[in-house]
Amino acid sequence: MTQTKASTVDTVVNFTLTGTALEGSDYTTVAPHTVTILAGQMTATISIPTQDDNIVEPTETVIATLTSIASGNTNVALSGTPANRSATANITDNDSATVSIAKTTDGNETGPVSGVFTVTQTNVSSVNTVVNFTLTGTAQEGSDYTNVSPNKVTILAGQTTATITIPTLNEQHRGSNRGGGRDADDDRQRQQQRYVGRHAAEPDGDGEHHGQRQRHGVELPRRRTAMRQDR
Ligand SMILES: [Ca+2]
Ligand SMILES: [Ca+2]
Ligand SMILES: [Ca+2]
Repeated sequence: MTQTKASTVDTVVNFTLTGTALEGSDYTTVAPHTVTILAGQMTATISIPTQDDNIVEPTETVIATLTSIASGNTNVALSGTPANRSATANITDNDSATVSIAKTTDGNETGPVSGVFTVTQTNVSSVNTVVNFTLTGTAQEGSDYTNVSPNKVTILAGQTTATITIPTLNEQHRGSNRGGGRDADDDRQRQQQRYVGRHAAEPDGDGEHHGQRQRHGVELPRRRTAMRQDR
């Protein structure tokens, strides 16, 4: 802070601190918010004691604005130019973080138990971290586990972890006679065949049976219907 000419008495000036940096966390509280240009001098300084935290942040600003003269010679006034009554200092961050993933819980069809992954950030951030991910492996999304959408996970500002839950689908209705060659593509084909068989069975000239099937919602194999017709 500069005064154009020295005064015979101290000039005490009030100021405010604004900007994106927070007083008390990004820098030590400055109290009181006054600065004194001593009699016979023309400058004084306002120090902003930066605090070194562990938060990943953008470069932040501290804006010091002179608001009024608390005491001094009546011929000393604040500059009439607003731009000269405030100044901005940046606080550069020195933190960084990396994100990793680990399994927390295995899924199980008995239960069923959802699979859980935990995504961890080495330091908190001042903003949300949104991470894209893919799901691969032998389990099929949509048949072995419910579709996970969107494939994004958010570590909230101020936190270091988030979880990805994989809702296991219980496949017990597909029978236990699939043997060792368990293949989700086969499963899908079987499902499709069942669906097609259910709906393609109609144009057989047997509207009564079809209507009956529909009313009761029972899935009859086409073969049995044909046998019935043969009688
Ligand atoms: Ca900070
Ligand atoms: Ca730091
Ligand atoms: Ca920091």
